[in-house]
Order: sequence, then structure tokens, then C-alpha cells
Amino acid sequence: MWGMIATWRMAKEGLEIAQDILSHHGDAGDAIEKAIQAVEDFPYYKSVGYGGLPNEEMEVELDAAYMDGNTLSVGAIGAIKDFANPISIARRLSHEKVNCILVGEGAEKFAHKEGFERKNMLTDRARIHYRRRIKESSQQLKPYTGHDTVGMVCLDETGKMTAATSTSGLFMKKKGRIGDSPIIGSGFYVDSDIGGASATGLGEDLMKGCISYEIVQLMAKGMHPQQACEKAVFDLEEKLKQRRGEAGDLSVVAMNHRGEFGVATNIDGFSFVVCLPQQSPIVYLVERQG
Ligand code: SD4
Repeated sequence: MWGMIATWRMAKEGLEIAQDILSHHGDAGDAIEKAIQAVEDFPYYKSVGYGGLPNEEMEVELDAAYMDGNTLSVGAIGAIKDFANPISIARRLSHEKVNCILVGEGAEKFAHKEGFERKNMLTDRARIHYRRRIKESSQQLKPYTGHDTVGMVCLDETGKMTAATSTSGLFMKKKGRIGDSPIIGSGFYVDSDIGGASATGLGEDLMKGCISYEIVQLMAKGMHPQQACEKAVFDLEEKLKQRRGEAGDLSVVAMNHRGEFGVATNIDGFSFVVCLPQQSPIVYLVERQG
């Protein structure tokens, strides 16, 4: 058995690449890295990699993470500028014993030293979005409009599982801001004995529930990924509403070590992609449940 699940429709082409790897006895680390690279490289996906939307200062600062569910190794980078494939830098960091999470200048220094490709990640299209936003901002500047973080969980034939994320985070975020995506347990978590999860939405709220870790723990107690996702999302939403009066957008995907998958969202119109043996990746669109 092998399988893969990812947030948002934009992951489809990446999953096609991963499918080729996984169906030829490939490794879950290679499959997830290549799948995320494909999303990062495509200039029209607005919240990931090249073409990602800039921060308040018109800089594209990217976050990414990689986790190996066999060794529990994690590598993550936050607010990195001018490198083509943040996911590959994160994966490289996961091989380190210490200094596995680097941000800003430190992450850039590491990437440069390791020979990763430098690239100006700000496209003309993203610049136009930015200028339009600045014009509108005299009416109301709200840093959160839409979201497209790519998050994936992968299971290979040997039973190894991986999880990974990549994002430019919130449009018009403050310089140096990082969300849930590079934070272990929040944007992603995976344990090959149990399963993995990944999140997208308002990072500041997803982090309050360590939502990906929570889902994996619920699966460890025997819950199906679907039940685990729903419980984690709606319990957190309820708690946030009770304690603070509101909850941001929360969407999650999960897969267990048997290749069963789940999804939950508190928004209308969350898309995700699933790839399993003997079928091409399928895009699903779900509405808020519950
Ligand atoms: C963040 N969670 O930086 C990310 C944004 C996101 O889909 O998911 N966008 O808060």
C-alpha cells in the first residue's frame, strides 16, 4: 500500500509526479519533496514558492518544513528570501542533529553554503497584487485574504511516512512573521506507526491547538483519520469561539499508516487531493461539516 494526501487543488500536478515515484517502489521522502517542488515552481500559485504573495514590505518570505515519520526528524525554515525551493532546504535541515529550524538570514546563509539555487521569488503578478492591495488598504487593511499553503502527507510501500509544507504565509504579513506551516505539531506532524496530518488556514489559530499533533494522537487512540480531523477542527473552533469570540479558518488533511484518509474544514470550499494505487490523483471539494 502507498498513498498521499495534500491540501488544495494546486497539489494535483505534484501528486502526479509523486505517484510515478511511489508506484515504482520510491521513497516517501523523495515523493513528497518532488511533489512540493512542483507547486513551488509554478508561478501562478499565489501562496507558495515562486509567485508567492509578499509581506507588508513587498518581500516574498517563505516558510517550509519536512518531517520523516520513521526517524521523527524535522527540518524547517521560516521567512527565507530568494531561494527557489524552500522544501529542499527544509529536508536538508532534517538531516542535521541540531540547528534543524532556521529563520531569515540564518536560513539563507545555510542554503547558500549548501549550494541551493538562489532566485528572486517576487513575480510581476505578485507585485501587481501587492500594489492593488496597497490602494485598497486606505479602506481596510486586513492581513488575511485567502490561503493556499500546500501541506502533504505521504505513505510509501515500505510503510515509511513523511509530511511537508510550503507557503508564503499570509499576504501582507509583517516582515519576519511565521505561521503554523514550519512549526512541528501545528502545520504538520507524522509518525510512521500511526499516520500524519497537515493544516492550512489562519496559522495563528491553528497553532493554538497544535492541530496536526492532535490529529495524530487521536489516530493513535484508534480514531479513523476522518473522525480525528473533524474532532480536532471542531473542538478547536469551539474552544476559540468560547474563549475569544471567534475562530479563524481551519482546514486539515490526514492519512494513517494504512492509507485511510480524512479531511475537515470550517470554511466553505476547501479543496484537497488524494492519490492512491491504481488511480490518478483525485481532487475533492468539501464544504464546512458540522
Ligand atoms: C500561515 N497557515 O502562514 C498559513 C497560511 C495558509 O493556506 O495556510 N495558507 O498562517
